[in-house]
Amino acid sequence: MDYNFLKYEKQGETGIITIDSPATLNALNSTILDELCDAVSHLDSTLRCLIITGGGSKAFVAGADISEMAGLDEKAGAAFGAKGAKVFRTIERLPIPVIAAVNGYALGGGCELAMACDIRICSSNARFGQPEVGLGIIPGFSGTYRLPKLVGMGMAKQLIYSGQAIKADEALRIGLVNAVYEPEELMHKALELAASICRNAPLAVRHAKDCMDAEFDLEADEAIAYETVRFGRCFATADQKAGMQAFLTKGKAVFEGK
Ligand code: CO8
Repeated sequence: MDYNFLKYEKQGETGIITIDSPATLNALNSTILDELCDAVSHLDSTLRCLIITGGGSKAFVAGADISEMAGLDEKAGAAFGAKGAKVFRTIERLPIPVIAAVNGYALGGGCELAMACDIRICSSNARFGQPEVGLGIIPGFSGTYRLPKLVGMGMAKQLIYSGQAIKADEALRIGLVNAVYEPEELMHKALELAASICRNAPLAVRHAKDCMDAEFDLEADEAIAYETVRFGRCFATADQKAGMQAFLTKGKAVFEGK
């Protein structure tokens, strides 16, 4: 994959997408959103995990590109919001787990991108926030939808109404990130976490992701029934046989994703 503002590499079964426009703190303009959409829509089917991070040492993504948004009218604003929302939904709906390695500012659309990922870990210099209302707009890349789900309605309302940024330790305290590391350790820790995911049966991991995402908005009986069907499907896989046989014979399973 060859892009102007993204780098893509693969380490083992983990893909790494770096949003790489450090001069503007990786702010998301239409070109970057198009490139990101293309990249996540054409991922290698052998991947078992994806990491998304930012280029440079200051920012994950400092938001949507304010210079591009400044002159938009209502129709173009809605179209820009829809473009970002579509890309982030594509990321959220990837069948494999996605880790956001947040290496600095994750503001506005940057925080919203991180929230579209399954797991967020960050560096100690990370800053999270939804400053949009200070610019006369709202978090328009699905932030009003995802932030309350992650941190609860009360905290989401405080963050969005105040527009105030929070530091990494506060993001950890409210559950917006799962762990905080020193900046030089972050990618290593992200890859270590990805490797621990890749060691497991890939179809089971995919079913687990699908279940958690689909069941979140379902009523209890419907959610439990949804899970039961996928649980049964696991028993149709060679990986389930390999995993359980390995346990019983004290061996090590090799999972082929079949
Ligand atoms: N858009 C465009 N350019 C940006 C952005 C951005 N979001 N963030 C930083 N930049 C640019 C700066 O303009 C600057 O460019 P230049 O060197 O040409 O002046 C360069 O990046 C470096 O930035 P700073 O000099 O400002 O760096 P500092 O270290 O002084 O400050 C900050 C870093 C605090 C991150 C600061 O840059 C900042 O406040 N940035 C804006 C943060 C922000 O408000 N983000 C939210 C944007 S709105 C949004 O994301 C909406 C998402 C939903 C869209 C819905 C569409 C309808």
